[in-house]
Formats: sequence, structure tokens, C-alpha cells
Amino acid sequence: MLPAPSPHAALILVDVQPDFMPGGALACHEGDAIVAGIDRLLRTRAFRHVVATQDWHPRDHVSFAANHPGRAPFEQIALHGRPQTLWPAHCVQGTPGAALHPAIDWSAADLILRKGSDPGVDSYSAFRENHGPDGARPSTGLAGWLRERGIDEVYLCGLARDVCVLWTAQDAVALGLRARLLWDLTRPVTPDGDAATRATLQSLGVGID
Ligand code: VGL
Ligand code: ZN
Repeated sequence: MLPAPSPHAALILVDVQPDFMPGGALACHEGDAIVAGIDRLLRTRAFRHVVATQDWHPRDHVSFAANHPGRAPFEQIALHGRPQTLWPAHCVQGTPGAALHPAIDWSAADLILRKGSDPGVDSYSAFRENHGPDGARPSTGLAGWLRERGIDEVYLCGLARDVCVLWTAQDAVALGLRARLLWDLTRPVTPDGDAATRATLQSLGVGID
């Protein structure tokens, strides 16, 4: 296991939700393989601060292919002047697939942060929504929550390694936080991208444990 994390470190668990598991609406490759390890890690109470994010979309969300007649999941469109992947409808607010994974004991989580509720903007990172119509990326408030608790380091795990976990790592570094990624407690939507994901993380200075 890891050396004991600093009391000024937070564990961020990204989108560990049934819709990202095999059989779910937007399955990650082997997504269910991380569940037992995350539950074990939380039960150790090794982290003083724990944040869980929850992808949480309205049914009319702009990222859903079904809301773009003639388009199919995993196609790309332009949205607010940038590429947007269209996804199968997933993590619809209040549905079982959007729940925090029921096989994990979440009682150690200090903050449960929902993201993606703006119907017109996607939201991958725990820190900022994707670009909106005005070109800005609205804050989720997480940076302030961490700052006001004196947190300067984040450990990241969850789903998907190549989407929401990666975007969260990039934003963490941009905010001046030290960041580490618990590689085996993440899984990707697209396993072919693992080498590129690793290279991107390394070039950012994100530690890979
Ligand atoms: C995610 C695609 C769409 C993720 C969320 O959690 O990585 N990916 N929404
Ligand atoms: Zn989503």
C-alpha cells in the first residue's frame, strides 16, 4: 500500500456509480474491478479528507446522443465551439445508475459533490464544468472547499480514467495542488488510450501510484 498520506491530503473518488460499471449505461472497461479496492481503502480511514463526486445529469442533457436526432453515442459534435463526445444517456438524476455505488461504504466521505446538472454544459472535472456558451468553465466550488481546509494534495481514483479522472487531474495541477493517481483504482472508457493517458499525467507531474 501507499505510505501514509499527509493530513493535508484529500482522497477524491470520481464517479463511482453503477452506470459506469459493465452492464451500465456508459460502461468503463472492467469498471467493477475498482469497487472492492475503494471500499477497502475507505475502511482504512487513511485519509483525513474524502470527497466523492457524482455525475448527475437531467434527462435533457446536451451530452446525450438521444437528445441529438440522427446522432449516435460516441460520435463527436461541436458544442460551444469545442468538440463534444455524445454519450449514451447515463447518470440521470435520481435513477439507480446514478447512485453512489451500493457495494461501497461511503460513510467516510466528507463531501459528496454532484456535477453535470446544467442541461447545456458537460462536466467532467470535479473542479470545473466543461466550456459553456461564453467560453468559460464554471467552478464547482471544490477548489475553495479544499483551500479552506488547508488541503494541498489530492489522491485521485474512480471513473473514467481517460475522462473525468484525467480532467480532474489536469485541473488539480492547474490549481497548484499536488496530485497523485491511484492507477489500479481507475478504469477507462477506452483502454486503447491508456498509454496516452499515462503520458499526459506524467507530463503534468501527476504521480502515478
Ligand atoms: C464521464 C463521460 C461522461 C466520467 C462522465 O465519469 O468519466 N464520462 N460523463
Ligand atoms: Zn456524464
